[in-house]
Amino acid sequence: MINPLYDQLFGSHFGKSSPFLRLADGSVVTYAAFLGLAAQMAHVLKQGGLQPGDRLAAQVQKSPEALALYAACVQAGVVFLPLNTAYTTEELSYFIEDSGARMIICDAKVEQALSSITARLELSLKTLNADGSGTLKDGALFMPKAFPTVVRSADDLAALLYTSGTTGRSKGAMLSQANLLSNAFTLAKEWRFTSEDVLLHALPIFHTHGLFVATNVTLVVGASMIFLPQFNVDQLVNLMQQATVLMGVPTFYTRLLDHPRFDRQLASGMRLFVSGSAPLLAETHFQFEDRTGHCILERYGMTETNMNTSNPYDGERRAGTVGLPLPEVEVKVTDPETGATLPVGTVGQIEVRGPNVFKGYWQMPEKTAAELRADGFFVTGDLGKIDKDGYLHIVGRNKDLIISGGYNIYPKEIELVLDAQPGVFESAVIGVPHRDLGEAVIGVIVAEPGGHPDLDQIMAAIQTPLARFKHPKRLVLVDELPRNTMAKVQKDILRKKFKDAFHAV
Ligand code: MCA
Ligand code: AMP
Repeated sequence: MINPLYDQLFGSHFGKSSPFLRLADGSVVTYAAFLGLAAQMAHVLKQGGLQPGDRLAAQVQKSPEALALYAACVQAGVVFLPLNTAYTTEELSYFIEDSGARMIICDAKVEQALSSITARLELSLKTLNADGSGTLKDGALFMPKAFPTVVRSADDLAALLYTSGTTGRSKGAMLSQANLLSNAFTLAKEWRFTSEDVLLHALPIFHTHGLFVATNVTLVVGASMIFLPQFNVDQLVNLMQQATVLMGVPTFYTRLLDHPRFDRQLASGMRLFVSGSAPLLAETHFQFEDRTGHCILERYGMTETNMNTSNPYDGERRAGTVGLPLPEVEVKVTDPETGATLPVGTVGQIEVRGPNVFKGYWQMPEKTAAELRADGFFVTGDLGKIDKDGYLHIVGRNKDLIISGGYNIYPKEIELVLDAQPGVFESAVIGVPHRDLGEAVIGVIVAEPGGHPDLDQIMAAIQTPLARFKHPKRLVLVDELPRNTMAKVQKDILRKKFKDAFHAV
């Protein structure tokens, strides 16, 4: 095998006329067409000067071409760095510079905004628009539909995915070919995927969930995906009878339950509903079972680790738990102070080890050493306990993180922006329960002595530095922040105080 990830996920389907992507307009992209396009794009990357191991940053709307770009990078030995389409130019600039990307692929609409950074870093830029058009496709059209796959080893980097940090600085998680492959094969087997499966794909493809879990599992068995540009509950309901599997964040499931046409009959052809990226309420699990007869299978993962645990396909899918460790993955719960393993049923920090665990943070050896132990265990920052049957329960987080609609939002990043606004003395950003998104962001602000911060102006000012999904859904002014004796802000008190802020939503 000259390039394990390409050979096992993509190359094995080369030339096949079976469908890979089924699009909303009814058209189909076969494996042959998809891999032909990927090969053409790989030629463009090579001609553009990309060498094996170089990073390519992509901020592109979901499309068959965007997914082909992932395959092209794997085939050309280039490290793929997908970026949330909601990121602002300011956020993008950090990722591009930090990763040392050699090429950026973006929508033509943001080309101009990126011109200063591309000029400064002498970066090559190509465009790929939501409809697949752009200079990347223009260049690819004249290229051969086969590409000599670049030699890579399983230990080589396949992707760099940024996750935000508690200090406000994002870290690039280095994922090797072996990390992705081991998880793809494990999940395909555990979740009984076959070439007959049709996966309803409504997740974004710039995160592990939509890009690796959903797509790689499909590729392992040569199945197909109904590939939708984004989540739209009506579209999901209309297409469900053509599918066999859905993967989603909990918001997908609460929105489906709110849909008047979503019932047992509509879900009767489905064999599996998977949920992850955020906690699925036990209440949602039971409502879903009542309505459809299906038990949602909840699993647990992270960008750094891919998937760690999963409820069983055949055994009991226990509501409110994330299931059992996947084969070859070790999970333990430890004392945050001493690192000692805790007995069954005791809450502590969750640590994981296995072939799925990343290689460390890009150019951040100290941060890597702080979270990835020398013995290979990764300290997840999640708090949980393992019950007597081995099921893992996640009960909280040891990190200041909000998960809203499946997106991670780090309060520190928003607090830094709020604190810099005129009239603001200090701020605390918290997540509170939200029926649709699980958690929603609230910014709690204290005015400078004699200051009068204008909340509307602040909301306007955060547009430039922060992606829209990170914006507080509400800003509130308070006289002071509650602090403990160590002067640390007591966010739990604030969360309690504002717990009903979105009650009626
Ligand atoms: C959109 N908005 C949000 C979110 N999404 N605000 C907070 N949290 C969100 N998640 C804002 C928009 O900026 C906009 O604001 C308004 O809500 C409506 O936007 P719209 O695009 O219409 O929203 P939507 O289409 O309804 O999106 C909600 C969504 C989406 C379907 C839940 O956020 C989504 O696809 N989430 C999945 C994320 C995901 O894949 N996570 C996996 C990463 P305004 O109205 O003010 O303009 S985690 C992972 O990969 C790990 C490894 C794992 O375990 O899986
Ligand atoms: P990310 O950094 O985007 O990969 O998000 C990883 C985090 O999402 C984990 O550390 C957990 O806090 C959370 N997470 C993922 N899956 C689940 C789940 N099924 N239940 C609860 N939290 C989850």
